[in-house]
Amino acid sequence: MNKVFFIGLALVFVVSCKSINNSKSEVHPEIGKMAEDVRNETLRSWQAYKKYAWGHDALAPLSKTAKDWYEEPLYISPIDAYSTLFMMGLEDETRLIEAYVADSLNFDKNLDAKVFEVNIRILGGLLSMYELSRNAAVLEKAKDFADRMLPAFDTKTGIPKYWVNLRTGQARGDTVNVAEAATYTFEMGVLSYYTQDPKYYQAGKKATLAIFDRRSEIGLIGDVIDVETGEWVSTQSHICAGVDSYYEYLYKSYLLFGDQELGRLWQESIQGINTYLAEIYNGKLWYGRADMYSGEKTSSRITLYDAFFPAILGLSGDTTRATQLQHSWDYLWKLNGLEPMVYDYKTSASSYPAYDLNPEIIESAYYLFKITGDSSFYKMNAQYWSDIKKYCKTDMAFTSIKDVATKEQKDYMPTFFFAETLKYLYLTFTEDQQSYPFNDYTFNTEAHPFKRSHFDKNLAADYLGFE
Ligand code: DMJ
Repeated sequence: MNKVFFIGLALVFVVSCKSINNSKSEVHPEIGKMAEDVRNETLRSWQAYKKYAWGHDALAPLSKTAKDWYEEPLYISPIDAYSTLFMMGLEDETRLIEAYVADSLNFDKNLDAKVFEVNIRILGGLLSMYELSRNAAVLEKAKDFADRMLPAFDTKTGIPKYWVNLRTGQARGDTVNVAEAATYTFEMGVLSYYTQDPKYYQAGKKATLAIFDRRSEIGLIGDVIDVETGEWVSTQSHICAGVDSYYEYLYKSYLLFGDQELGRLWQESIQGINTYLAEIYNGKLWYGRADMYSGEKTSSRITLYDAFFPAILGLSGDTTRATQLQHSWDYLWKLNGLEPMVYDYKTSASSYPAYDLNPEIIESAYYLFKITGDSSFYKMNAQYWSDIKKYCKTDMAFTSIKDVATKEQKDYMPTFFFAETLKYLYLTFTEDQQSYPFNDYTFNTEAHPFKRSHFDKNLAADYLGFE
């Protein structure tokens, strides 16, 4: 009798364990151990945001307080986090964000927002929320937000001013860097496609052409410009922070919408970049700084944002340079187990040694792993993730680092950690190849995904208003 009872009990135990495992794998089939680890850490950090900073822009994980960018919150962390949580299958969380955006989010706020930053995070985030959910109320919010941004583009050159007031449309700030000047074709193009109204893409493209048309005879651009006079304020040419996403959007907007003109701009630009900015130093490929008119090298100071470049080189077909450059960045990461914000590849000095949980080196390793199939790129991301957990993890989330040498922690978890860093790690590690195949998606510079097959090239020409 006892024997039968115990066999029965054992059977119940086996069956119930099986059903626990099954329910886990039903939630997310075949994501693999590493991906599950990233997903668990994402959920843990997200729950910390919800507990201590819900409704605000970002979490300060050490003090367990909320941080806002402006006088009033714009809900930036949830908007930025949405597409990552969605791709990880965290449905309860995405439903919560979607409902808040649709029912409660109101952009009628008397505050001056940074046009560049809110474009890539808020507009880009809302558009991908619509792309993934097809919730019409979310598209309405995105359109409302873009309409509040558009007055900034009303300048003599078409390059937007630095700030725009979300309530009054009053814009200010005549001096902008190139990334702030011309990182709009992607989001504005997506919005034009969804609304079939070309005015958004046309505004973004005008700003991009205003930069490209001011290139020098050797095909280089400066890095800071006056939006009213169109004069270069700084004639230093580079692909670093302050310029980076301008180049990224030439290629990605061409790829997503098929605008050949942007494809041509990319082809012309990359020639100048490879001729004048690339250099081999101590056997490693780097992209430094040069004068836009003479092409003479002016500096070997780079920023960790530049590590986006292997991804875009790889995507555009130059896997040789992409691979070489990624190995240079990998070398730099491994010097300290994290990479510094600013670094001079000739003196090895860092004038700004912080690491803010930035994604770029991880983004490039992900792209190159998918493009080449070479597992050394997978291993790079495994190493970066292990180092991030070692140095940036807190009792409740992750935080930025003041100095990569000392590993002293700051009290801030940037919104792009949710949007980009965790997403690219997850996509590298997941064994689920079905849900989000690499070749089907193009990401904005904040890693918000858009499915290529959703954008018909002929319709795009019509809806966006290009030839
Ligand atoms: C992100 O906000 C975007 O990727 C931007 O284009 C530059 N880099 C930051 C994160 O490092």
